[in-house]
Amino acid sequence: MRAPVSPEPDLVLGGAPIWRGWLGPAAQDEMVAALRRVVAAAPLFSPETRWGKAMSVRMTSAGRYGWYSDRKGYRYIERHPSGVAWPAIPEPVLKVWRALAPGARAPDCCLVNFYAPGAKMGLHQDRDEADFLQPVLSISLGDDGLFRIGGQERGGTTQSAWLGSGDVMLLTGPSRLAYHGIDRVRGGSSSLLKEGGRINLTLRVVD
Ligand code: MD3
Ligand code: FE
Repeated sequence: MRAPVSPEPDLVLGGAPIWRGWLGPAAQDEMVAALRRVVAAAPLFSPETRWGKAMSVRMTSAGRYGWYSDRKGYRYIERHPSGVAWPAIPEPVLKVWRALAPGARAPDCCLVNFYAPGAKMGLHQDRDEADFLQPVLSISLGDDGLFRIGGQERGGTTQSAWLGSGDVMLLTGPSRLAYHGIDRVRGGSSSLLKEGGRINLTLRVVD
């Protein structure tokens, strides 16, 4: 049997396909409910950079591995800082991965980023994972975020697009090692989260 073919994306930015509104309103509500259970078991925290400054984005994770940072540097760890194991990746999240990355290995990390209005994430590469042939999948929920993506070297040209609630992006091929970040969040642009803000999920294969 042939592998299922992903539907055509609405946009390709810096080599990364984007499906606008892949999740409709009911699927977004279902995902937020599942994420509230993740955050209840593994509360959001503010990672510290190598230089001891708290990041403006609050984070937690689900899956075997979670992303962590402190003065010792960035790394994946098998327990939340409280000592509990990370909760399982919710089934509705895995369903998006199976639909859009059908040939890939199962993800072993779902990083949950929470952006209050004013939070941002500087340009960076994600290269702490073992196999760059495995894609990363990003799901946006809540307020719009201005996403920026460049090439594989720092300092090149970049392209930007607003990511809205329900949009899904696949980082695959050369875009997997592209520099990228979130410049700002448009507070009040979505009513999905009663407390406001933006959530981004990234599904990764770490080991
Ligand atoms: C391009 N998150 O968690 S998602 C991150 O919206 C991260 O929270 C941003 O960058 C966010 O590391 C951007 C889009 C994204 C995620 C992972 C990537 C783009 C990527 C990995 C490689 C290349
Ligand atoms: Fe990233």
